[in-house]
Amino acid sequence: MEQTWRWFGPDDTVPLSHITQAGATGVVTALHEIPYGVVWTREAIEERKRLIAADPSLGLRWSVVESLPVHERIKIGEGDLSELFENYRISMRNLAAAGVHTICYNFMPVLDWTRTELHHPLAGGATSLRFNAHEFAAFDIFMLERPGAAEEHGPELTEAARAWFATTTEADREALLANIMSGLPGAYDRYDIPQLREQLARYDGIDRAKLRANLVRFLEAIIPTAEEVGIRMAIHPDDPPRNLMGLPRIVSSAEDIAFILDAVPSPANGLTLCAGSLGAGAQNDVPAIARRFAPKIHFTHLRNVAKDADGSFMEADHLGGDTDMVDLVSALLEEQAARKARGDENWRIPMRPDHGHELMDDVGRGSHPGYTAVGRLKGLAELRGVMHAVSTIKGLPL
Ligand code: DNO
Repeated sequence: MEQTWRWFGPDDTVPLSHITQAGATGVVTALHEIPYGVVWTREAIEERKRLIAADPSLGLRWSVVESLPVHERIKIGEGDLSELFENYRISMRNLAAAGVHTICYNFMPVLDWTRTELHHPLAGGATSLRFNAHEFAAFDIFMLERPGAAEEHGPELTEAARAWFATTTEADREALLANIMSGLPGAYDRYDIPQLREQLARYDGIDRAKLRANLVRFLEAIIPTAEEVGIRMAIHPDDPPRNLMGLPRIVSSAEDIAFILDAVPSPANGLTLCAGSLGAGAQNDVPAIARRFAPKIHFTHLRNVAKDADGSFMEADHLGGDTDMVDLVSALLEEQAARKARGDENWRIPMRPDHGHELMDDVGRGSHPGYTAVGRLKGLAELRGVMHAVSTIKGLPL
């Protein structure tokens, strides 16, 4: 597998040199500064590519785009979308011309990944990201005051939410809002409660079927261009894989993935196998999903979560948690071997350690939530060990 590492660009607190020290060779990045829906020009792409390769001794290349974001209007299906589709296609062409052929994107309405705690304490002073179902329910029912929210969460969670909410201060509530907003698209936008309500209102009348139809419309508009220029599109699953705040989520299960891949059948229409996102859903057996959709996996995020019965989960050690990482890595290495045997020159699947804990010198460094240096270094080192062991024992190419 190609070992990669997410880098948020020149402002990232983890510099390129540390990516090399961590042992990765591929960089996963995006032009985060460009607003959604605006073309990524050849010049801007080349400039970022130059930056990544500026010090040849680091041995880095830009291997995956994460993400080329899909404008909210496309998800909503709002108005004339021809210009937005065309801009997306131009960006794809420009990326392909620069030799960047794998694009990760998502189709989550309004919110991207969602957590309630960004610094859940672990032994020895480390911290982890966490999703507490009762805190999320408290946000939804008592802060957002979304009609119907209590019914959706059910009596037990609503009670737990009420009890928790009764103990909170204004500062706790603000912190919860900030944590939930941390995963917003672009990672830089933030909404307050009235703005969030406005964003949610844009989805009135958009149910699962409609959102699916809007995704299919998007894929029909861009997949022919991907095929033409050799781009592999890799949709990222919903994180967590369930409806949130009344918004439908349509990339949450094996059935969802099958629908998307079948709706627009093409080698270019593929998947980011995000083990942590899928693994947060009780419905998902991640190694089985990897085996079922193996030929369509264009990129993978390896991370693990430990789930609780009420829908809460914590980001565990990369080899801890509920997903059998050895089995998952085996599935991915088997797929690589099949690609290699077929003569596919892109047989290596790019993988990156997803979210790390905040460990040691990470504490206080202000990295993007989950994107710490030491925590991800540990995750990558553990995963690399598994990859080597599985490859050796099963005789599969690395
Ligand atoms: C979170 C990430 C996601 C991912 C996007 C892809 O850490 O995995 O934000 O980048 O959903 O479009």
